[in-house]
Amino acid sequence: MSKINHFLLEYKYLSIIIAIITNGQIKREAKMGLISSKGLFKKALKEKYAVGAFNVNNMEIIQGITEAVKEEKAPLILQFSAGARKYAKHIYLMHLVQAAIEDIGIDVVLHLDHGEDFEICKACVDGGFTSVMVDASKKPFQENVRITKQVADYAHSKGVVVEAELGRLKGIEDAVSVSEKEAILVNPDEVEEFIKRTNCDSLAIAIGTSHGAYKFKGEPKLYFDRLEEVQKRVPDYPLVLHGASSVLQDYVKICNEHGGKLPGAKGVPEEMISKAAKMNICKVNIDTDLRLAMTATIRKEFDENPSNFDPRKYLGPAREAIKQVVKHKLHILGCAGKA
Ligand code: TD4
Ligand code: ZN
Ligand code: CA
Repeated sequence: MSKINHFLLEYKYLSIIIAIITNGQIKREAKMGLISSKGLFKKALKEKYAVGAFNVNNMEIIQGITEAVKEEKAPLILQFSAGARKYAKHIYLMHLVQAAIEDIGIDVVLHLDHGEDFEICKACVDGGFTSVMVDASKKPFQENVRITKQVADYAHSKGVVVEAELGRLKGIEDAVSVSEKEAILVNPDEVEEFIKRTNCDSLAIAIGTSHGAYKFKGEPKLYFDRLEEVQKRVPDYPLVLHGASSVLQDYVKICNEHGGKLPGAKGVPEEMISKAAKMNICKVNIDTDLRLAMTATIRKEFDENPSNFDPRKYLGPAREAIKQVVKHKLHILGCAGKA
């Protein structure tokens, strides 16, 4: 074979190899899109904002969230509770997330919210999640350390990151004694030792928030002094805020006007969320505000159009309401435009 033929043959094979690699790359990118939160938190800490972590239970919710995130060019954590995973089933939620990634063309952190033992965390690590929360915060400190470390050792061996929790997400106003209040709020003295011993990648700290639509009986109050104290001890470490819904009063009102019963529902004022986001809170959990937007919209549709029985005509507007709430949240958190 002449030299020139040799060259052409090599060139041909080289092109085929390049084509395979590029093609593989394209396929991989379309299929992957599942990322770790490590890089997101690093950037959030540096640029002083927080990433929204939104809870998902079904298709309309994931569509509303991801459309908002795409339009606002924000980073995203999608999280499923054990209850959500049971409701939607693991296989459906994996495919829902994959569909959103391919449809919208965004990167997503897929996170387990409040995994209460090693088994559920392991199931999610093995099942393709990129992040898990192990919540043993109800247990005594040493027990919390032991369970969190067990999860972290396993998750890290598979390249998955771990969120843990110190303090309790319980209505602080329910505390009757000083010692009970201390048991609810994070103890800054425990933070360094906990992180060192467990090797967890982020930490949820209780500073006065709680889950659900009834967070405060009187004036809303967050213990920013605790947050300050914690970030003094671990300055470059990502912290997480749970129970961070504002319980948007517009939607509470719509619920109540259309047969709902949510008297006195109250959440965390948005200024407080923005303030925490500018501090070392890197991840803010929001579920209740999405539930309220969805329920309010459906209640209103049912009330105003009693002859409608096409689910698309109430789930569609509910999805749109979720999208608008998420867009608003991304600005409160300061993460719009940060993807
Ligand atoms: O972690 N979360 C979400 C809790 C979801 C609970 O789901 P299940 O009902 O399936 O157990 C939050 O911190 C959300 O806080 P919020 O203020 O939105 O209630
Ligand atoms: Zn939570
Ligand atoms: Ca922050």
